[in-house]
Amino acid sequence: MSSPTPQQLAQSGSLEELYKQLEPIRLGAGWAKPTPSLWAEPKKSFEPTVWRYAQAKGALDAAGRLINTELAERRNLIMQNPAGGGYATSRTIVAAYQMIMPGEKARSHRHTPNALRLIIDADPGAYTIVNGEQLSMMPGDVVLTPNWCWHGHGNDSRACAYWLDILDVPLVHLLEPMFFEPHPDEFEKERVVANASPMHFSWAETQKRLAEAAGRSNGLPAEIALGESGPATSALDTMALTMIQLKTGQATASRKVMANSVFGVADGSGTTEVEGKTLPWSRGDVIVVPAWSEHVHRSADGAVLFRVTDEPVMRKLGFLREGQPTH
Ligand code: 1HN
Repeated sequence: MSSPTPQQLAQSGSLEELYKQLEPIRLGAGWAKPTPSLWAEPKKSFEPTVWRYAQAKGALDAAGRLINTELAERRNLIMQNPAGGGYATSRTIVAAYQMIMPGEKARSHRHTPNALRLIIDADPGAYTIVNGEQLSMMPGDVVLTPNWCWHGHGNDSRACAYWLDILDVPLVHLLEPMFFEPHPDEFEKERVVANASPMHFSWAETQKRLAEAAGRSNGLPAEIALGESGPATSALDTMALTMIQLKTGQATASRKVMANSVFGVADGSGTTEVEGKTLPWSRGDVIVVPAWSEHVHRSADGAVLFRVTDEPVMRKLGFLREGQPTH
């Protein structure tokens, strides 16, 4: 149908006729609610899920035989939410397992998505370079790569190094400010720093701070922020990072929060009960808890969970809410 004239539109004799005339000019009658635009509370879209490190490690070992860092700028496995959508682990955050073999170097690049990693298995000699500074990657360490920082990886040890990458790529896809640049020299000239970088959080320091926090937590699981000014912020604009310690037999308080969370198991084992599902996990596994999903973590034998959430985005935009748990 060709474009109706203003007169033809003004003279529509029935709603049906009006709707037909609106189609070619791409106007929709808001009152007819063809697709709902508002609803009472967040709909469930992404599913709570767990990914197993043991499986990912096997697959990465196969990839180690089958693909090198010449071909693969990063040898990684993306955790795809079973609810679909292809790329994302949650609405705003993607998680991936990555492996680098002895003697390999992964080329440097930079991008607008913020990135960080939790190291799972590595020997001394595995490192990340952030803006030219070499930061060591040892199990339990966390390394940040904020928006537009150059970063690459290397491994001078004799063992494969495995870690968990967490990025806000799906948020960047949604808002569309994606910029990416390979390093002009492929590899950065690196300086070794004594890990005294605000981009590096060592496992030893995390354990020390958790032990101190546990002394003040009245028997509840201790939680500490990795970042300068509390759980609200970190060196990253879009994600807040905390470590949660579950001592033997401890459980977290039930929470239902309008923020997406990805949990990496830094140590130990336990279960997460989320929206009626029980997800068991152990070291290196990853659990995604989508926004507005009530959840509790439990550990019989003790554990440390690394939590990454988009709370800073939700808070900044005025969308952060904490629901009333039902139990
Ligand atoms: C990325 O740049 C890295 O630099 C790891 O190590 C994982 C997943 C998606 C998109 C970019 C890295 C990534 C990634």
